[in-house]
Amino acid sequence: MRVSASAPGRVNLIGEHTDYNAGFVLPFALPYRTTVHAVRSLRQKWTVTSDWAPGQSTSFGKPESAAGSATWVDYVRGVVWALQDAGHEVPGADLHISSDVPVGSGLSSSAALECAVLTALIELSDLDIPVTDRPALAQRAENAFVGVPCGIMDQAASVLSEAGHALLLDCRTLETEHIPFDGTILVIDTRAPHRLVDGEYALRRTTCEAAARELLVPALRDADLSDVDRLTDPVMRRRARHVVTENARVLETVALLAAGKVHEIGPLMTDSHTSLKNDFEVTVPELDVAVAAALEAGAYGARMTGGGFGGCVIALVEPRDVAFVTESVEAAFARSKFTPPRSFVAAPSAGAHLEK
Ligand code: GAF
Repeated sequence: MRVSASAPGRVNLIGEHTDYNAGFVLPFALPYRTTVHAVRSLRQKWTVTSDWAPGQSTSFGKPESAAGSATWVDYVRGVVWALQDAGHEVPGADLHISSDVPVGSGLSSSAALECAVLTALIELSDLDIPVTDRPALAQRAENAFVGVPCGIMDQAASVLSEAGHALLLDCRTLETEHIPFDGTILVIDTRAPHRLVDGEYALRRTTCEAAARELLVPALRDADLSDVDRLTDPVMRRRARHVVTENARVLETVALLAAGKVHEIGPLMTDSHTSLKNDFEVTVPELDVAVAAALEAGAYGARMTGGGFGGCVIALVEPRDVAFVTESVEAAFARSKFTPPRSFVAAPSAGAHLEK
């Protein structure tokens, strides 16, 4: 038996660093996907090959734990492990992987890989796992097997997105709503090297959890701005203020989109970036320069997207302004002596699915 499945990367329209605070996020799937061709094998063994390392293959038996330094194959092993750990029987398979999701740009190439492998293995193993339960399985592969303490946004976006829509996800209840979105989003990959990303991400997470404990609430989702003012540590106060204001911005964004006022979400995007820069402190100069240049060139709003410390900016623009905004950001990068950015327009695309 053989199956093929694919899953996309994502951008996040708004709602950054809110997922692990039980808050709201509004990502959408990119038109870039990772595809897995899976053939059932007769042995309890998984063999992984890819388009980007022709002639190389990695085989593993029942996965127990990730081996020290995580490689991309550990995301595949992690998915097999997460399925087995949840009590599912997964037959051995030969998996061939190809992808056009940019890697290392903060566009969730790892989630795309996990979710494509998960979708293929569920079909190959004839498992009855509702799509709504799949993001948590992929997240568990990443958290408990690979050891990256991410929230659930990227896996949810990769599995549950619909073309033409952004995905409103309540990260506490995992309830979703598909929000029609027809704005023009220019994605600017700053190509800034990711700096200290793992340690800093984990630190943001523990600081938020400590703030919630101090406020005696289950998560920062449950705090308001007057609670935040009671926090004594100034850094913790800033981190919490970002989360509280960002959750409010997501809900305002959704209300504006529902009212057909797509351009009016621009200032909320820009406020989100300012909050991520000043309060959450996860931007780098490349992200700030890209946002400033896009706004200067007439974008309705712009913000970093994803975890930060490098990666991409998204700008909401008029279709006729795409070239001008792109060139303006390139010129600003040249003036700052940054590596030239790469830009593309992304329309909300479909989530994970089987391929014919
Ligand atoms: C990364 C994480 F993987 C997500 O879970 C999320 O926390 C995001 O950073 C920040 O919003 O993409």
